[in-house]
Amino acid sequence: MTTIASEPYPWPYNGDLRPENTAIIVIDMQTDFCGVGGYVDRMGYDLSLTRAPIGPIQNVLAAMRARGYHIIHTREGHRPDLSDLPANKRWRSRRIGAGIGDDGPCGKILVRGEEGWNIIPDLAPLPGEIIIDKPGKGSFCATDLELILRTRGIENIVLSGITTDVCVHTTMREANDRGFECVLLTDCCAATDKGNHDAAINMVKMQGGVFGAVSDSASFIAALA
Ligand code: C5J
Repeated sequence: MTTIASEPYPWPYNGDLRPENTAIIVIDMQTDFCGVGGYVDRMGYDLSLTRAPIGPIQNVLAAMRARGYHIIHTREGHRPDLSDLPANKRWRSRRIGAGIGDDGPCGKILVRGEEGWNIIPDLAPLPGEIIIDKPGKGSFCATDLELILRTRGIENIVLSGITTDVCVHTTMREANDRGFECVLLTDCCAATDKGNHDAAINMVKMQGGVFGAVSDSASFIAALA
């Protein structure tokens, strides 16, 4: 039996926490979401918020890599021909001055292969780690993530990355509905608005853990050790 200190219950629910059945998903730690000139910067949001999880994620990755846990990264982005970019998503992003597919300081915004779409060097995937390219907010929509998780026998998912209220939450909800046991590490996530980050964390804890549990990097690393 191994569980971590978490709310509203010790995670995972069945105490079966092992490298073989557990993965971390590091969501969208790309220049577009936390780098100068990227999508979030163009929208005028405070980059210090979305950069705050970098250090805690590095600590968790080091602990998990050392013990052989599964490591998965995601990147939000669209095909260069924008054939997978819904018109309403593009329209909305243009309204706020950060048109997806339009030219920006880091290349075309949220487009695969462009500078802004890259995962930041501080959190670069290591050879052999899975990278999921997703066109939407959730990591399961239009990707092979579920197939990979099932094939590897992964049951427990540790959620990290940005943004707490959008891509992290959508992925957690999708995973929870598919029967995966999820924990969100609060200091390994961030939103473009602190109130939204806090609210997203509270939502997880309702109804006895409606989407899973929440913990933090120190508690998680302590449990692994
Ligand atoms: C957003 C994300 N916020 N990674 N994407 O558009 O949360």
